[in-house]
Amino acid sequence: MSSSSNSRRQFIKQTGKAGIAMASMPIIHTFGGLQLSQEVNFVQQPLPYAYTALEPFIDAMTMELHHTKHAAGYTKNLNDACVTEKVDIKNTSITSLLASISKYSTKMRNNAGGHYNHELFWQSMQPAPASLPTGTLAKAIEKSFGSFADFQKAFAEAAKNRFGSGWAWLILNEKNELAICSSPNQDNPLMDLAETKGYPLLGLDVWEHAYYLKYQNKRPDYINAWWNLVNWKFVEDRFNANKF
Ligand code: MN3
Repeated sequence: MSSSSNSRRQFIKQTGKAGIAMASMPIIHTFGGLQLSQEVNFVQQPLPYAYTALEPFIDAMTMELHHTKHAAGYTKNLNDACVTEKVDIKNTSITSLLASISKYSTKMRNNAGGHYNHELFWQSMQPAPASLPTGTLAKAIEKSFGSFADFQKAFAEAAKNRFGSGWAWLILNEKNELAICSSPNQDNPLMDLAETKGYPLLGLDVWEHAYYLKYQNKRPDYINAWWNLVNWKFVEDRFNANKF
């Protein structure tokens, strides 16, 4: 067993609710290489690297605050909303919740999105040096956007032009083609009410909390720096798995 799965198990044990959760087995859902676990609660996974690991492109203080305060808050508030709105978590995956999010409150929408988006975000990054897409994903990017550079340009535009807080996405759309879109707040393309629907392969958090300590108002500099951190192997695995 790898040390990362050991630490994941330990984390789940330590963070599960006392009593029932300690005795129950976590339910692991795998979505295109992204593993999400839940027991009686949705569970925030540990970061797959140290807070300092993404320096100098994303600073340690930002990573620590982002993971332990902002993202942890979404997971907690999601669980609270599930209690209030009587969601049977044991029989509800996060993606099925997102697919019917219009039936729930704004609190549920913001925090279910926030939970999923951040779990995906952490896993889709890795310490520099920058890598490039390979294999079938590289070919698909060339087919859809012309070149990797053209893709980066279009994605960066979507991220820059998202007014206020939100996310930029590389998705597989309903025609099973690669596409770029952005969403406001913590919405994402899995939501039934999303303007552009699809399966998110890669997402970039453009909330100010993701970059302001280091980049202040210079969102384009944060976007440029972030390319050094994309875990293209992870994105390619999601592309090849190609399932919601
Ligand atoms: Mn965030």
